[in-house]
Amino acid sequence: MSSSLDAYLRSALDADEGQRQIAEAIRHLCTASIKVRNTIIEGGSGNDLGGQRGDSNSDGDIQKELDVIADKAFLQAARDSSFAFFGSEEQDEAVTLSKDGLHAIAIDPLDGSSNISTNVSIGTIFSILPVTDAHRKNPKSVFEQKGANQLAAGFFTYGPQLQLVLTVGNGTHVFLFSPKFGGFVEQAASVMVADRSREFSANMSNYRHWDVHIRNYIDDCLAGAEGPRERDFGMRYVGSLVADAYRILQRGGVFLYPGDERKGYQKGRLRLMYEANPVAMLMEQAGGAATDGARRILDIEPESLHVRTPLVFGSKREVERIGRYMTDSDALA
Ligand code: P6P
Repeated sequence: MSSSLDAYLRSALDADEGQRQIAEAIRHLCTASIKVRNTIIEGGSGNDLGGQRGDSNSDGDIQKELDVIADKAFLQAARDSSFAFFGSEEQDEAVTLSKDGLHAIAIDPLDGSSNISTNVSIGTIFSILPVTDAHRKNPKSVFEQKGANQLAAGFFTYGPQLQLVLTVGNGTHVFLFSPKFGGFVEQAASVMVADRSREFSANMSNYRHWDVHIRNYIDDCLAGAEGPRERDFGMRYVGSLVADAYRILQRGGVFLYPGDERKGYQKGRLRLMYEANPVAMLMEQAGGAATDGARRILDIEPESLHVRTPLVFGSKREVERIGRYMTDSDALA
């Protein structure tokens, strides 16, 4: 049954066979997301979806039941989509699916799985990249492409509603799954991130570990109207990247997951290829910005599929302001 997402994909991705393949892939990803949604709603037919499976993923996190279900669903979608390569947070090595596919997908099949047992919104985050003959000769290089090469990016949110936030390079668009309609219908076209914001989003329990420049930025927000910012700030932090990102798309704000001094956290917690890059493309396509505090996320050259990066994104003026704090040499005084 055609839906307004189908109509959008036909209009936005019909210039050549490559684009049509991306459109088809997005349809298959939607089908997988509906399977995951149904599993969540039905409570995993008695399995404890938030229960641990015992294996661990590339993040070192113990896999939850739903992590594995989602990874299988999206791997099948990738096979159905004629992708050449499938790079998943849930698998140490990328999977080669076909020798002549034009695209690859980097994916976090179930982001935020620690939130499953608390009924907080969770999501799937994906990035679609080009595959050239050079990549086919050296498959490892396909997931060493910088985010500026992305052809499409998006995330599904499994919350009160199943939602798709998508960009194929011409703006950021929001679609909602309609069970009555049996497909995704457009909820908002070309959303724009508010340029300014009075709201920051960070896990403040890590404050003492952050770089002094980041602490100075947060201190000035907390100082409110009496401080150098001369206005009060609010704070919202869900601890689920898709939920925090969608709120920022809706009402502005700035998200920070900085690197810190702890071993293993110097590059922060979030992954470049299948968390930071897709969110960065969505934010930039919505007039926002995304950096590692200083450098544009989409310009970062990845060393490997699972590399981490510090991540700051949201209202462009705030992201740029944080960049100025990062270069403030007086901060060390
Ligand atoms: P912390 C969820 O586990 C996740 O990968 C992202 O969705 C989220 O932004 C981040 O980790 C939360 O991390 O350390 O604040 O729990």
